Amino acid sequence: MLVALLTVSTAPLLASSPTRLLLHTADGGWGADAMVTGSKTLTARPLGGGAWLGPKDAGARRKVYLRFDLKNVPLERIAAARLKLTIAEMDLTDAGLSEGLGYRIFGLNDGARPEANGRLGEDWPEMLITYDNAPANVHDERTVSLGAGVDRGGQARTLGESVLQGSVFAAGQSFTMLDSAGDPRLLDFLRADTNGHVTFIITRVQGSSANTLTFAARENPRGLPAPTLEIDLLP
Ligand SMILES: [Ca+2]
Ligand SMILES: [Ca+2]
Repeated sequence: MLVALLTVSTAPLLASSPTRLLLHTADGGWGADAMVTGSKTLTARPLGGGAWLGPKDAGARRKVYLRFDLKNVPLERIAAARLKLTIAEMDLTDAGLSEGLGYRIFGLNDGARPEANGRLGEDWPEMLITYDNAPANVHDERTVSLGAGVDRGGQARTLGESVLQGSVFAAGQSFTMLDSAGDPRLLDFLRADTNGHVTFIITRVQGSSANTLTFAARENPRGLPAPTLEIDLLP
């Protein structure tokens, strides 16, 4: 009798609780993270094995590519999603602290194809991607090639912007770079996936060169969380 009562009282609670999945760039399969840089002598150098990821404008032209494996995610059940990064190091000026640093997040088009001896596609190898061959990259540090294209490396769509308020964060802290709450773009992007993986591109759009802020890559040696895609599933 007691068992029956418990079953009746807990079933509705369980039914309404979403399941949360945590996907990391450190996961096997398609998981990967890499920085590329437009600094003159480094445009052809792969940096995918680095410990940190530091998007930067103000002439530095550093962009970050993150890929997550969606193979085991039931896309039709995604109710909410958040892209989370953990700060590895920060060294901000007074202006950077008070105004914060702005970032733009893009989603590489599903099915973006590589070109022979040219741009990589959605399956970019983590240890080979560079500023010169990165999919949808353009020589503009704050943006990427925008559009619906999937050939010759493909193009990307804007998923959102985020301002990180340096005054309320510290090294080692995680924060949400992108949140589906109130904005359908992230969910639309995830649900449109057809091949089990998605790539995000992050650029910095605000902040002088004196402001340094980096995020932990999956290779970071201090045990900080790798870039994470948090997904809530409908029951
Ligand atoms: Ca990496
Ligand atoms: Ca895809």
